[in-house]
This record gives sequence, structure tokens and C-alpha cells, in this order.
Amino acid sequence: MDVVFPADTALIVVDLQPDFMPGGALACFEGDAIVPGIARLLAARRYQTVVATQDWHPPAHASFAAQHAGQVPFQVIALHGQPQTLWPDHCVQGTPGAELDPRVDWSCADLILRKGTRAQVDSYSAFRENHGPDGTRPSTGLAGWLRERGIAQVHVCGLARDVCVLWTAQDAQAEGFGVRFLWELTRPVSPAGDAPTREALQQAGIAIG
Ligand code: VGL
Ligand code: ZN
Repeated sequence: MDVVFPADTALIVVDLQPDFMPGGALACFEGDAIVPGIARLLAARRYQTVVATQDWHPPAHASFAAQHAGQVPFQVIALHGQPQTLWPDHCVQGTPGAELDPRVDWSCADLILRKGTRAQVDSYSAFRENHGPDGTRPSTGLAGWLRERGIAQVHVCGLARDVCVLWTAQDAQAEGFGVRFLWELTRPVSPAGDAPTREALQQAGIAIG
């Protein structure tokens, strides 16, 4: 029998959306390999609290290369004084690529958190937006939402391993949660990022596995 995790442990599923799957607008390497495992975790009700994030950008989002004359995807520019990787248009609000993956039954998700909704501000982490025009990184409210439900531990999985899952894990740790990074249930935008991602996790003292 599958073990049910204690009530103080939440699962955060990050950005499991068609645009991050092979063939999608911003495909992760082997992104769909993690879908059955995540679907099983949810179906088995292993976690008593489940949060899903959904990248949800307006059509002219500042993270899209097409919004910056002369720039192409995957270039890094300064945006609001901070490095910003430019991406292909992806996860545009209301488009099929922005749906939550239809192969997963999301009915047990307690919270679906849409992020990256402000045109001028990207948002990798589930906990905080990236830097905005005023230099701040506003909270999404997730840390308080989890604390008020007695959550002390979070397990993170989803896409992309080297971007939104990593940032979510780092912010969860910084907020004082115990964090486990479910490595096999993540996939990267860039496999070349795996070594730096592992280093960043180890440096932060985040459990992997
Ligand atoms: C992501 C790049 C841009 C992610 C989202 O989900 O990791 N990456 N937007
Ligand atoms: Zn995005």
C-alpha cells in the first residue's frame, strides 16, 4: 500500500502544462516522462494537501522574446535591472498550451496558483514573483496559505527542473519549510542545467530524491 504522507506535508506540482511538453512552445527535455508518476501520486491521494501552479501569461508578457526588438529566445537581457532570460511565447492565458495537463486528474488539488499574470513581471517561483519594475519581489501569498494549514514540509515536482521548480524549492527553503526535491518527477528546459541545478540544491541544503 502506498504510504500517505503526514498532514504537515504538501505536494507542489509546478507548471505541468502542454507548452512545457515535447512539441510545446517551450518544451522541456522528456517533459512528458513525469506525467504518469505525478498522475499516480495524486490519484493515490498520497498527499493531504496538493498545490498546482499554472504559468499564465498575458499575450504581450515581458518575458517573451517577441516583445523585445532584435532579441531571440534564450537570450538574457536586463529587465528591471535584473537578468531575464527571454522565452518563446508560452502559456498564454486561455490557450490550450496553458491548460493543466489533461492526463492528470486535478480534482484533488486544493489550490491552483496562477503566476506570471502581470505583463511586466515574470514569476518562476510559486512563492514570489521575480523582480518587478519597482525592484521588489512580491509574495504570491503561498507561504502564508501553507502555514495556516499547518504545513511544515513541501515536496516539489514538475517543470521545469532548472527554472520554476528550482526557484520554488529555494523559496520554500528560505520561507522555513523543509523541502524535498522530487528529482525524478522533474525535467529541465536544458539538460545542461542539471549539474548547476544539483549544486544549487545542495548549496541550499535541499533534500533531493
Ligand atoms: C518556466 C520559463 C518560463 C517554468 C516558466 O515553468 O519553468 N520556465 N516560464
Ligand atoms: Zn513563463
